[in-house]
Amino acid sequence: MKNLELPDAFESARENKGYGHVDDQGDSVTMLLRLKDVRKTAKDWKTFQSGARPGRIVVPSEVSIRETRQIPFEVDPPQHTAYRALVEGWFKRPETEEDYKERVSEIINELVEEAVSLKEIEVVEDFALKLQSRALTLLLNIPYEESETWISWGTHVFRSDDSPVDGDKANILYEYIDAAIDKAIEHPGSDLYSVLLSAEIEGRKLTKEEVKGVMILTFAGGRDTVINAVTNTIAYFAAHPSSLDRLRKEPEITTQAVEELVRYFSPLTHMGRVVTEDTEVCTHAAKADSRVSLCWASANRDAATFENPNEVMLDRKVNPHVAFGFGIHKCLGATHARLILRTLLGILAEKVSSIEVLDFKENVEDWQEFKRKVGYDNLKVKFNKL
Ligand code: EMZ
Repeated sequence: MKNLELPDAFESARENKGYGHVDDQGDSVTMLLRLKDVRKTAKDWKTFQSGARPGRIVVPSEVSIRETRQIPFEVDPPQHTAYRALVEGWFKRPETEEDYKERVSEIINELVEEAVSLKEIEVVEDFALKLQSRALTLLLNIPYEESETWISWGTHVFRSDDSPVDGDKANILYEYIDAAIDKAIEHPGSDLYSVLLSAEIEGRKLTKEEVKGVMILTFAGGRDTVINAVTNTIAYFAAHPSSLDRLRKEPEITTQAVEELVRYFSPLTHMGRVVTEDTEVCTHAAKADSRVSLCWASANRDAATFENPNEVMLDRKVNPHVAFGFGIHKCLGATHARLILRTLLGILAEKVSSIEVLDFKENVEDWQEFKRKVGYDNLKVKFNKL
């Protein structure tokens, strides 16, 4: 079946100019499209800040629906360094705790076993969303049953079908987190809320608002991104059954394959920064208080760095992709996401012979000049048992 590829929406603009523009709710954003510029700008946090008004670096902007600052994502150094240090170890647990790895394996095994037993399955809601929410219970160290509530929120906590920024939806998340924080204050446990509430920064305890900021990021940041990555993985193997065979024969390339797939998928199209003083990006003037965005999706197809960028080479050797961002703000959840994807690839190779696509609806982001397919709104498939 055709149309299972993820085309590069930025190629000609990237090669001809290096940037593009998008109007975001009346606030213009200059999108940087070349890997070199994206990396340079991500490193220069003094000129291109993350610590602007909460929600403004996100594109589409969330300023109208969010007042809480996401931590450490919307903070600049020096505070960023202290916050990041506080949470870094917790978010590395997927690498260091054997139990964690086993539980991820169990969660994915169960979903794949179920999928192969069915005549058809809708991947976004019935596979990827469940997988994301169930695995999140491990990252938060919270009882598994809680994932039922998170599954009921759907694929995005701030967006709905009708609106890219949905305040009613956002309020469900805020109220949920406020209640969970209060509960953890009354009955401290070994979950992320309790750990944050007892943590100290610069000789003082975190405030409730700061804890909420970390939790909002944990719920929002790794949601649609993980769902897209999982769904796109299924679509990719459906379109390329020989790649599944290859992974079966060469499991040692799994780690490289995950990096290559996330480069190709780029589950998060871009992330913004706010310019602190008049400057230039890619020989283009950028005024103080304007916004730029670092377009990971475009940078990851930059032929100046990636040979045959539109091809998935599962064992690509040199792969300095920026799918998890770059610099001090690089994705905090990347260890968790990588573990999920590695485990998924291993279990698919072990249990699934092929995947047939029955029907799908593409999820195409509309950035005016650029229409970018980021994944699927729905994807009906049949998993064939090995
Ligand atoms: C923010 C963002 C973080 C934002 C890594 O990205 O993800 C988006 O999906 C959220 O809407 O609030 O968390």
